[in-house]
Amino acid sequence: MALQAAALVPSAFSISKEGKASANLKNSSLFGVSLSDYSKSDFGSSSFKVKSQRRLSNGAVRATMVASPDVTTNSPAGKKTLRKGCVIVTGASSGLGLATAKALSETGKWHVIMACRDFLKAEKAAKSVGMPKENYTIMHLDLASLDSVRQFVDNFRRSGRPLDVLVANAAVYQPTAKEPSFTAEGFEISVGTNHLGHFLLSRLLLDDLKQSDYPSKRLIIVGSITGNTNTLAGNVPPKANLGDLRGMAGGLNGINSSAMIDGGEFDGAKAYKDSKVCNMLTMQEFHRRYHEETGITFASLYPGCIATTGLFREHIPLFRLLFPPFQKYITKGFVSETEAGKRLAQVVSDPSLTKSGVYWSWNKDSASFENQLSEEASDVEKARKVWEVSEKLVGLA
Ligand code: NDP
Ligand code: PMR
Repeated sequence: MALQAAALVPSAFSISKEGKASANLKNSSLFGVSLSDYSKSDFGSSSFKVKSQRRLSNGAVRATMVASPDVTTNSPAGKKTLRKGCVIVTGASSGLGLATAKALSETGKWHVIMACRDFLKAEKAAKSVGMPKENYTIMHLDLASLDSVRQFVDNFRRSGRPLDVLVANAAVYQPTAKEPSFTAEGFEISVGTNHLGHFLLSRLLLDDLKQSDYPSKRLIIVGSITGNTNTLAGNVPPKANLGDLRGMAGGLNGINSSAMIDGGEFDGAKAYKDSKVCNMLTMQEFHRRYHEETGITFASLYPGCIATTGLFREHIPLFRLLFPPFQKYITKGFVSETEAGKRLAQVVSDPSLTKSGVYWSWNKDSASFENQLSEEASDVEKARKVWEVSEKLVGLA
């Protein structure tokens, strides 16, 4: 059966006031591809110590007492238990981030820092899914502002908590935008938020991860199949392609350079996919630069197609209606938010997933495996260039 994607959603074709039928290609990116083309193809009994001393205005020095637990603590029964791990999850106010925060907090073994741009939304979300309140803290983070990223890092450090795992999960996707929008520093918003905001956050928090005495320290950056052109999903136009990074080197500001990494015309869907390629390249560059020296596990993942999340909030209503059944019954790539949350929680805490430099995926029986990245998403030279240009853009070089 040659199933044309267009047949799934006939209203990709709109009738204008003048009565002319036209295909709104931008709003109907679902239909760019014929499926037939591809049918071949706790701090329990923690010890406390003085973390810092602060000189007060009267000249006195105040010591800040912080929980700095031993990794193992003695329980009353005399059994050694692992202290609670502390994990930061960005974008934990909805979708995958929320499901992961819930899964981890429910184990009682993790304290989740929900790093979110909308404090109230995050609080309501945490309550609505029944997260035990002693197991999470919400802290403000707007990844579309580098000042906010730096402020978040300061606030986190002031909390006195150790950092054991960082999960760079938040993202925006603007598939129907006709014009680019920009972060506080003037970077195109998808790459600015999904990649550059996380790049700065991860670089700053690397020191905190290094200091953790937790048995397995991890930095996880959420990737996606759609940035990988070695897959069917990654071949749905517009395809990810960073080109020679000329737009990124120019600052992605749409004024004296293109808003797109490759220097091309703005396309919101492509900008998202490009940002995911940057996420996956960044994870590998971290691995090459820091794994041996620090023992930190750097990983990325594709959790499955979580077609019901807020990621698609800016897509046309018809897409949002048909995308979940399309993924459930046709591609069979669909995964629920709960299941995807368990998968990411596994990458955070499973003792068997400590290998660094890996892009995790799951098969149809929900078993994890090391997946192959596309040529571009595993290009060592490109990863180095993205790292270097990103360092300049976020003010680290
Ligand atoms: P959601 O839209 O549900 O979640 C995205 C989260 O990112 C929200 O909490 C959102 O906050 C937050 N966010 C957006 N912008 C910012 C910002 N400037 N600062 C801080 N937080 C921000 O989408 P998903 O759960 O689907 O996406 C989570 C991750 O999963 C993303 O990295 C995405 O690329 C990836 N992914 C998703 C797939 C899917 O099928 N859905 C498939 C593959 C990967 P707010 O609630 O305030 O809007
Ligand atoms: Mg895709 C096995 C096939 C497969 C999978 C696993 C996905 C995942 N998609 C597949 C196939 C197809 N998609 C095909 C054949 C089409 C053409 C009809 C198609 C279309 C499509 C669109 C328009 N798919 C999409 C969109 C989006 O707007 C989503 C996107 O690209 O967001 C960036 C999307 C996705 N498909 C996926 C996944 C996981 C997404 C969303 C999210 C992401 O990468 O984060």
